[in-house]
Amino acid sequence: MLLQAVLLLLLRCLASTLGQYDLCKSLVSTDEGSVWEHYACQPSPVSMKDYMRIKVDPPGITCGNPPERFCTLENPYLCSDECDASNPDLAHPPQLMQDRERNGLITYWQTVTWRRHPEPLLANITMSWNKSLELTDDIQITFEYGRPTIMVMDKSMDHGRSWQPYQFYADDCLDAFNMQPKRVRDLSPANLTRVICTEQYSRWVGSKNDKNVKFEVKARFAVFAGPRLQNMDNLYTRMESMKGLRDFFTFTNLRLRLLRPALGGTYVQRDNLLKYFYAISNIEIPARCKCNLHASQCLLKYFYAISNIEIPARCKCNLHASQCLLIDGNLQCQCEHNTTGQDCQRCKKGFKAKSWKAGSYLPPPNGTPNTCTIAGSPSGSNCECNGHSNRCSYIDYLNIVTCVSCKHNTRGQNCQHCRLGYFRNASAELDDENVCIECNCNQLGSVHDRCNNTGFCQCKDGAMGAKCDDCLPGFYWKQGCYPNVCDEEMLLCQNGGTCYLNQKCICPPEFKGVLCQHSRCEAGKDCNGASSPHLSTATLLLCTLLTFSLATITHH
Ligand SMILES: *[C@@H]1O[C@H](CO)[C@@H](O)[C@H](O)[C@H]1NC(C)=O
Ligand SMILES: *[C@@H]1O[C@H](CO)[C@@H](O)[C@H](O)[C@H]1NC(C)=O
Ligand SMILES: *[C@@H]1O[C@H](CO)[C@@H](O)[C@H](O)[C@H]1NC(C)=O
Ligand SMILES: *[C@@H]1O[C@H](CO)[C@@H](O)[C@H](O)[C@H]1NC(C)=O
Ligand SMILES: *[C@@H]1O[C@H](CO)[C@@H](O)[C@H](O)[C@H]1NC(C)=O
Ligand SMILES: *[C@@H]1O[C@H](CO)[C@@H](O)[C@H](O)[C@H]1NC(C)=O
Ligand SMILES: [Ca+2]
Repeated sequence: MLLQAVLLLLLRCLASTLGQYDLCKSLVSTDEGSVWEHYACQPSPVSMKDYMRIKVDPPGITCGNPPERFCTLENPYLCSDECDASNPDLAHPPQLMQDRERNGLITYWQTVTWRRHPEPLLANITMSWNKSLELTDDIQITFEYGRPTIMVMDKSMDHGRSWQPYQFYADDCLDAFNMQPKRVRDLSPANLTRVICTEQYSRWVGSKNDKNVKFEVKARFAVFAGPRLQNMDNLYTRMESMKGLRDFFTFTNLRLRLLRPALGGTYVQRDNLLKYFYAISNIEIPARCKCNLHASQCLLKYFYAISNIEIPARCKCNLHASQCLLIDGNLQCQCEHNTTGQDCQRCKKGFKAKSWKAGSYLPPPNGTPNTCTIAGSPSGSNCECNGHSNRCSYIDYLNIVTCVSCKHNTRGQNCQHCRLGYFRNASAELDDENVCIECNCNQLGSVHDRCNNTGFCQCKDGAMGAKCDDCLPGFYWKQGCYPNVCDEEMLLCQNGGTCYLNQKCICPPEFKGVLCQHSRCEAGKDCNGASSPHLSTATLLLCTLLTFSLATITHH
């Protein structure tokens, strides 16, 4: 027991030297024996360039196909260098931005030159991880032959579906982006997450003096943690309390948009465009996997190209190493606290007694693990409420335990059904807060407010559409669907009448009826208000006959 305690103490000491939040759990001895204690935990930072997939755009931007010469800004008349994609010694493919350089040999990706001036020389570099990551130190991009005079760094937090600017870089921010130039050290706690334009990394200082462009993370941390980051507790406290602060450092993808190359501190010289191009030798991205404080390990899972069988992460060559048969690897949190998912963003099956929560940095130094707990009722019977309730009750006469007050529009013994008027969200897990979607049936068009499993409401006669808010052909909408009174095909308004919104014929004054089919001038009536007595058809006929007879008699 003593030995164990000493060992534990040792472990805890070791943990505190490793850094905060490195341990998810440890055995501690109490009067009742040893029990596990759980803590908020996170993986240690690593160099994420080893795990990134890199893509450059547009196609054909990489130099060497066909081979071409290039000059340098420092010595524009000595153009002896050549880029040739077919010669391994002279090729400059994108993966040289993420390789590990040996023996002091600098390797770099390089673009074609600005031969097409004045058309701008544009290039995008997209880096993807298929995993949420959190920056822990400065991003540093190393440019050979000079840093771009205009550049934007973008980030995505949703695997590239949407993007937002992260930082603007220009030698003249006002001119390039119409933004006031700022430095990170100008930022205060209140505007730390502001997206700024900086001129610090774009001005010409000679291509060898300062090759790096940074996205400053340490300086931002220092706003809360002090200049030497000695007060990390304060930073972690802010991470919990300040809206948007953690998200600011979170990303799944990054993109560099290179908009204008280094010019050597002067204007573009059209007589030698071969000295303008981009070249990047390294992109350093120190970050950790985002595991919502539920994991201290994040491992790379490799996949074989053909069989797609997972193999252990033993083969730790870089992703582009061709001798290693793999095509793909994904970082994955090794979730603790009975959580699961790529970012430990869910409770494991059977551990959904309450809703999932991220671990918390507070209170320091160990935080709160917010573990997922095994679904169990107060009486000890097993009752799973899928995270929609944490209360169960025993129903005597049915001899069952059932969840009470199911939330999120669920119902049922295990909160496993949707309430009437709601339907199951097919893309959500059963324990998701968004599992039930409101039917939203149109009150006038549908029989009731319930719908089937795909959200279709039951429509009244003449109504159609998932929500019954539309009418079948031959029907018009006026607080419900009604059969057309008139139209342009079968139910034509007659005698010059016009059909108004399929609802009624607007008849000329002398006609009436649903389709204006009746003349107003009927027997004995005074049409048009004319003074001459009106003769009905019968009278006319009689007159004609009389005239005819008269004529016949006269003739004989
Ligand atoms: C770079 O990405 C942006 C944003 O998607 C796009 O508008 C632009 O056309 C891309 N540029 C190149 C050179 O592919
Ligand atoms: C991304 O990661 C998820 C979860 O690890 C995996 O299921 C998916 O196949 C990955 N996608 C790609 C393109 O690697
Ligand atoms: C941030 O706030 C400080 C002080 O309130 C101010 O001086 C600075 O200009 C602000 N920075 C930005 C980028 O708005
Ligand atoms: C997770 O569940 C297992 C199995 O029931 C249990 O032994 C373990 O203590 C649980 N962990 C936490 C952090 O609750
Ligand atoms: C369905 O569930 C997914 C996953 O939680 C959620 O993103 C989506 O918004 C939900 N759909 C609706 C209509 O609520
Ligand atoms: C729901 O109703 C629509 C329209 O009647 C139908 O096409 C669909 O198959 C139904 N879905 C289910 C799951 O019953
Ligand atoms: Ca390199």
